[in-house]
Amino acid sequence: MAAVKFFHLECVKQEDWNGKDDIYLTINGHRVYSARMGEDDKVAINRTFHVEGDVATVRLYESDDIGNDDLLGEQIPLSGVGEMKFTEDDAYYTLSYEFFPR
Ligand SMILES: [Ca+2]
Ligand SMILES: [Ca+2]
Repeated sequence: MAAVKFFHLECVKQEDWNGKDDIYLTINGHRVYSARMGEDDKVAINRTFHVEGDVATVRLYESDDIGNDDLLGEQIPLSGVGEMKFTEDDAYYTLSYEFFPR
């Protein structure tokens, strides 16, 4: 079983025009973390999540009351420490992580 640890999630540029973003992270389709974030906000997650199988597909969404949630990007972390960027829909979020293959 692989695992991925998330350290910090930072909002460089939010997606919504009005109010803060309501973002959430999924790993292989499972929602694992959510937060309300605006420009320059940085949250410490510091949690390790176990992953079924060898690959962790990480997605960042921004939820809206009307219409579908906005997918801000999809990343597959490589072994070791790194940083993911989510830049779809004119947003910009970074997520520092460490990925532990099984
Ligand atoms: Ca939105
Ligand atoms: Ca929203």
